[in-house]
Amino acid sequence: MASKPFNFILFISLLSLVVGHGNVELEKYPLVVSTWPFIEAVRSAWRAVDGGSSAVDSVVEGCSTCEELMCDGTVGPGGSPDENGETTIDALVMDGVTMEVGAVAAMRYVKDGIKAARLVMQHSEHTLLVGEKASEFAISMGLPGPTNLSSSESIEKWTKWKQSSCQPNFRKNVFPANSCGPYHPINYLDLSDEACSITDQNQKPRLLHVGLHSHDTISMAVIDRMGHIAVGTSTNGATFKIPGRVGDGPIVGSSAYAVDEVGACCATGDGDIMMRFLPCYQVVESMRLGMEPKLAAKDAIARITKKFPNFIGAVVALNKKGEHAGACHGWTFKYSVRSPAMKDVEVFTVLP
Ligand code: SD4
Repeated sequence: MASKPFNFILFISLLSLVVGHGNVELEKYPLVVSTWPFIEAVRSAWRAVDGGSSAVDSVVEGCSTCEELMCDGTVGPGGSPDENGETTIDALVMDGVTMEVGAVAAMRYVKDGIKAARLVMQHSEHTLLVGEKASEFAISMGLPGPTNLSSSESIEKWTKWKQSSCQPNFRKNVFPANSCGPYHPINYLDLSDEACSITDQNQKPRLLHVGLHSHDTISMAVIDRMGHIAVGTSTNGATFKIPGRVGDGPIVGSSAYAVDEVGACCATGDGDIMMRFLPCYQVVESMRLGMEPKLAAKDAIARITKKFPNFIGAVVALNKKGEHAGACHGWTFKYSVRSPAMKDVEVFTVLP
């Protein structure tokens, strides 16, 4: 009888040795963090990781769920039509242990973005495949396709946009400014009155075309039972983007980043701006140097807003202690967390 507590302590100690972490971490892992209240996606990643799946597979599971549900119309097929009305997909997965990354950008005709990214990571020596060649690779490796990625909603949205003279759009310093193309560059040296007024019209604040609902990436981090970390991202990008545009989604260090010894970061927002700053790389490296997640997140956002005061976006930082925090600018940001201490997914709100 007296040996029972002793056996229990021995068991826990052995478990700690096997898992490689102290009891504190055992209580903290597994852990799932995701941008936005993508509750079903987080639940599905949680089910996977809680059932013993690896961090990479759980991230893929979670992001896939969002693609299937077409979360907010901005993940998976059927959303964010480009200037031609076509939906394309950006996705990335990163293993924070091996620093392996797989990504697809502006991928056409294949709806499974995150699975395609994992195929690139696990079955090629490359990091990033783009466009139709990414689709060919994904289909050759077993994913369904070619598939029409448009939906009746995306086509309707695009039709209305065409009827509104293709406004707003992502062109600048072009003629014509207020109607559909074909567009021509404005010669900066041509300072006629007409050219000046056209240039003024092109100084549209980014707020106009980066609306609250035209930008919602799922970016997810998972720490599995072994304490290993991975991140993944999936988005159909920005509405009415110029065909061929690639956002921050498949850019490692921008939309997501993970380093096993340090932690992870997930980002969402105006990818054209964010990818110039690699905010998630910044967050993780700041944490490596000892910054708390909150400070690291705020610092990464501040570096962007210093140069682009109209910027809209957010990051969420997660360290290996399981501490998480977000920072944002231009919108109120929400992110979701599922930990062993929670009964279900909890949503955290971050004010700008
Ligand atoms: C993009 N960053 O393509 C993506 C879209 C997005 O939150 O984040 N949404 O620019």
